[in-house]
Amino acid sequence: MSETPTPDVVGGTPPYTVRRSRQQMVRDVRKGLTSTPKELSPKYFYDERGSVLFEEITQLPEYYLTRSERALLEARVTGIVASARPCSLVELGAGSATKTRIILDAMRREGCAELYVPIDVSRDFLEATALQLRNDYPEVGIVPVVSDITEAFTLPALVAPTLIVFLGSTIGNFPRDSAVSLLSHVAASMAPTDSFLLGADMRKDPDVIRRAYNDSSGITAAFNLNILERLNRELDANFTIDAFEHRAIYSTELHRVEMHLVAKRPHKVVIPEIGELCFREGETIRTELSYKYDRESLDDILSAAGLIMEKWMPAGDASFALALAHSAA
Ligand code: SAH
Ligand code: AVI
Repeated sequence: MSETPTPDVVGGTPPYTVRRSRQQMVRDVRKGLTSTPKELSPKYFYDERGSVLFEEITQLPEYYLTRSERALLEARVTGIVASARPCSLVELGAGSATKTRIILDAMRREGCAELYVPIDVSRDFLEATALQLRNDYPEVGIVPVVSDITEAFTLPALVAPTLIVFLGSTIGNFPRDSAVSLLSHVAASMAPTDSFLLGADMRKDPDVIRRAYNDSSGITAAFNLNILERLNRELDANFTIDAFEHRAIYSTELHRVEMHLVAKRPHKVVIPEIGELCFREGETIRTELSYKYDRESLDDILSAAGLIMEKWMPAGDASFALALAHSAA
């Protein structure tokens, strides 16, 4: 398959670009599974099933992040919209955009809700999200863009000012340098009147964090294991899924959750385009990092990316925070 960037906007008009994803996936998987230690990028969690499983995670009693952020958005949205005065809303890693509706509703109340551009790698799920939004917000232009936000992507023509949002603490799935580089691209694309809203999970009682990633109903485990099922489905791999188990550990020194898939016994896997891969008993594939922040560490990332924090909005219980920023340029 060609590696030339090709048009890839759902229900819209080209040309918006994304690399053809299958070849990229083969390259990433080859690199990740032939490295020591083995790893896979968390972006591969999100095929349609992975996106549905993530939605289930957001409903779990242990997964406080979504509830905290929703409550914060409800409490703060009027102030955010009054300060940003957006007519366009762009969202990185939009998923189901459920919480985004709080912002769209406030924009509508303020009388300017022209355009919503959800960006996500999960194509089918994004299409479904866009369909629902078009139905519920008929007066808003909904222009979904299928893209990897870590790569260059083009936005449609926007109606200024624009509010760019990155919710759910997805920033936490990027180590500091990758987070800075991603946010630098955001900052570079911002006009002086644009704003950036970031949602981030805060450092807290480690047990609360551990429980959020080791839920009692096993949904997070299914979400983690789905990445192997995806390799079986899409790359014709032959992983025996029950030869692996979910592990999530929280490092209080590195302030991050690490999710792994652990081989329960020696295991050999063939991925036709990659070859044979051997797993020792106890060997792990690291599938995700999820960093937790305080105000200082977020400020550091924002300022290194060329963004200035103008409003700091922590939850009452300090579990989560929103930060509103503008470009330093
Ligand atoms: N913003 C939503 C969803 C968070 S889940 C919320 O707050 O609930 C993370 C989302 O980011 C998923 O929808 C996933 O498909 C998307 N995503 C993950 N890595 C991505 C990447 N590299 N580029 C684009 N989207 C990505
Ligand atoms: C999308 N991201 C912020 C989630 C997180 O909490 O890091 C993904 C997730 N992984 C396990 N549970 C949820």
